[in-house]
Amino acid sequence: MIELLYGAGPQERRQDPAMRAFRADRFGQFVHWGLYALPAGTWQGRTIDFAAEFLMHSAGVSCEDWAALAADFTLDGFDPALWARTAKRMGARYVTVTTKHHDGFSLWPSAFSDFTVAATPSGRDVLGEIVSAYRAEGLAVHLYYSVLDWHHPDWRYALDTDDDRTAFDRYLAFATNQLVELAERYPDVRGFWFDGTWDESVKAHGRWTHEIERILKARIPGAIVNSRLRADDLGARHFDSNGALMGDYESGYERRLPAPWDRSVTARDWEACATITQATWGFHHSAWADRGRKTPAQIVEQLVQTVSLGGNLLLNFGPRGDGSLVPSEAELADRVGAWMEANGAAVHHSGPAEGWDYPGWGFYTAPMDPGAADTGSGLVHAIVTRIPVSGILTIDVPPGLEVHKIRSLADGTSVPFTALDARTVQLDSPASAGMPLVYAIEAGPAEEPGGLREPNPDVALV
Ligand code: FHN
Repeated sequence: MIELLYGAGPQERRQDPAMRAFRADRFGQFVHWGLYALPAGTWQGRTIDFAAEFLMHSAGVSCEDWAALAADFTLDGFDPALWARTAKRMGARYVTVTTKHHDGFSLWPSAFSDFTVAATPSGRDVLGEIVSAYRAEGLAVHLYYSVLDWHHPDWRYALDTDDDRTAFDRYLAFATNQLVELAERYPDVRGFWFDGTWDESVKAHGRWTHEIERILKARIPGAIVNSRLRADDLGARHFDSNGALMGDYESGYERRLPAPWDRSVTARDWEACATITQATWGFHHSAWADRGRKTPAQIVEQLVQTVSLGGNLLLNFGPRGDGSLVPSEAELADRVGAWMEANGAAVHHSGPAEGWDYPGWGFYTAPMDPGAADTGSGLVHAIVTRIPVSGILTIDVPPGLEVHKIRSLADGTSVPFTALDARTVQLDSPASAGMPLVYAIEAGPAEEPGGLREPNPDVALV
């Protein structure tokens, strides 16, 4: 055990109302919006097939030229109430919005920077309008903040000289001021989502990462902070040098998920973030970005895989430079929302189904508070994302349980099934592909306990 001053705090999961709500929400909307949405991947006629929010860096644009984009940030299509309604219709219960990305542009009129919305034609507090709009729809708000900053003269990637160290101390004082300012201006936000923390300069300042988490939680009691902020005394990130999680939940899964059978992740809170596009978070206008846009069924599959493993999914939207939503993203939100309308009970307030092994044809989730009046005990949701070519769904029932009833979650119709033996149930799988189908399985204690079962060699259990 290594002695650490800035390592992880208490290792029990937080059970306070804010954290319980975050955990139960399961589905959030990520929004990447800033000046980068204006050039949308193209600089002076050259389109760069890389994340749009990196264009300043990837096209080698000077701070001065990039800052000139502020004059075009006119908000002509910006309707935060529509963003919020779209997110809510999709079934998202919270939003995480970029307040400052790597280019250093602040979406609120920060007193500590000249490079903010105050320097745009309207001068409006864009972030304030977004926070109010989502809160009005009942969604919780988390604020994304990039510590990495290409605009600020005191930002350093590494600390090679005394001058670097002095400059970076000034930078951290600036970031602290901005973060305290955010907490004071928008006190009803639920959390902070840190990014841009992977460089040597930040890793050498585990103490600052520890302090800023404490400062924000003192300003907003119950604030939820992701693990990506944190480094310990030795520069270990997310998990301290003793292997303990720092921050309130793990935020390392980006555009990837744990393997469906990897139950080890259920031991902690975690959130994965995902793009609808192949690989850009900010709006990118090119065919490159459109190629591989995920379908509603793919998004739902990612969502239920996440929930089945006890995580949250943060699905990114990249509004256009004028603030309007990308039509295909709005349409996707509606289609996912239509599925959630009928099947959201398998997502919200749900988590891993204890004892129900990964079935291969989809995922199991279970209500998070079994025994609660609205859930009924022994209820498990089976979400079918991959229809077996045999047309047969085999359900391996955990020892000591038996299936009493199976119904379609969407319309309540009863689904016939055959009990092959004490612990195996089969039914006809849905005939066609499309959006995942959800069965509500009502199970209870078996009258006659099943016999021993051979392990299934096709399912790798971690
Ligand atoms: O570089 C950023 C990227 O632009 C985006 O903000 C993602 C979201 O998780 N985070 C960084 C890469 O890890």
